[in-house]
Amino acid sequence: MLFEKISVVGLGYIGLPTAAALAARRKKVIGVDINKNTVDIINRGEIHIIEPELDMVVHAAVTEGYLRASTTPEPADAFLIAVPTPFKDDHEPDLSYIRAASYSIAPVLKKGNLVILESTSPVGATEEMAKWLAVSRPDLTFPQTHGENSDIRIAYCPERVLPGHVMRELVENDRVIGGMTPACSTMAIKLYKIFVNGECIITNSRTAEMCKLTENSFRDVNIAFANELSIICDEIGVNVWDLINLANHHPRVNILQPGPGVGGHCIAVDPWFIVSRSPNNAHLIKAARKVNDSKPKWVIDKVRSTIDELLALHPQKNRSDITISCFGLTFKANIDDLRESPALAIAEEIAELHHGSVLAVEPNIDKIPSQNTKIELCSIDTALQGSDILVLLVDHKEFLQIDSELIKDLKIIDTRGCWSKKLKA
Ligand code: SAJ
Repeated sequence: MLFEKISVVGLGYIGLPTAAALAARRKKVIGVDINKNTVDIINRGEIHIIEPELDMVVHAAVTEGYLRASTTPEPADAFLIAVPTPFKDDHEPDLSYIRAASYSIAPVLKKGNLVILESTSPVGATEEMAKWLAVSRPDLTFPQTHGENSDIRIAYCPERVLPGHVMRELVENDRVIGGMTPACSTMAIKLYKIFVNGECIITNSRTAEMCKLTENSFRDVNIAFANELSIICDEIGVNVWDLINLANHHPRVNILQPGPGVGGHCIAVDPWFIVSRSPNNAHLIKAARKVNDSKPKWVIDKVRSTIDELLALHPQKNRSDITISCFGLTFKANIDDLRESPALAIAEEIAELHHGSVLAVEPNIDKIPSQNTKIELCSIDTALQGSDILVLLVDHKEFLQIDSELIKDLKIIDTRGCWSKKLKA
């Protein structure tokens, strides 16, 4: 059998579900992570992230002995690297986690192994990884020097799964497989076919790297278009949600939805990897990043002007008498992920600038991680009863069900358009 034992390095939002999917197909999987706490949690058959169905699959895989986690790599037939690739202060990609992962697996590599990089990476990162491995193991041959006959096969294969739907999309989505040589691609396809029902399409590693960045930049540019439209429409007195709905009736128009900004660890990051490789040509991609990054400030300016409006209407009130409630803190609807969340950043900024109470309703978390914030988590009912201004930041399902009678007399800043539609109806 080609793959008796598979090692997944990095047990986060992508690595753990992938390890679990392989283990569910009865492969021996060793998950490697530098965080001992994460390793201990997984070895108890539990998980450290929230993702529908993942808990069940991990629990079964660990109990049946197919999945085990460790802080140290051990020999395997294939290594799949899924570690973070953040950017540095100047938006330059930070490959230090990939480098560290490469150096950590190098000592246990053996002839015939396959190494796949899944982390979202700037173009050329797979070749870099191959160099780090080759430097550490001069006794083995690699594709960059020995082509089709290399001892070690190397490929880039980006993940494309949507948080909240990871377990289904891991199996159903098509995969782009970028081998450093055709033999590398062929071997990588065999690995993915263990659990992927979608099509596995072969290309080279650089195109596969650029493909991942292109997918997320495409989405970023399209969200920026919607966000820019929302600001223009606010200025000229047109309802942007109606407008988009109407325009989308055109057979070749499909505008995305405006929001408070773009969050998460992918779409707000990956376009910079293109900009950093081609700073003089990536005009539109860079402009889109700037439009999306500036949207939270626009929302905060709206909050300031709404406070002023309210004070003008009720001259007997002081600023400190006004209670503002933020609805939603996560980076998008119906998940618990606060990473790079514009909603959380906006709520924190409101808490900074506003002298009165600031409440937040977030059905998916029970604690706000920020240290110095005066934001109080509360229920939907408490927020509706005690607030003067409601700021809708995330379109969680619970908020869509709120009766319009309960909000019709309050000042509302609806960054997602879900209450505006209700109130018009
Ligand atoms: N957003 C809008 N308006 C929209 C759609 C999204 O404001 O119309 C915002 C969301 O609220 C959120 C952000 O954009 O703040 C990103 O959300 P998302 O649902 O667009 O994407 P992610 O970050 O959850 O997942 C993306 C996906 N990529 C694409 O759809 C091209 C996913 O398939 C990738 O696997 C993932 O990035 C990743 O890991 O790269």
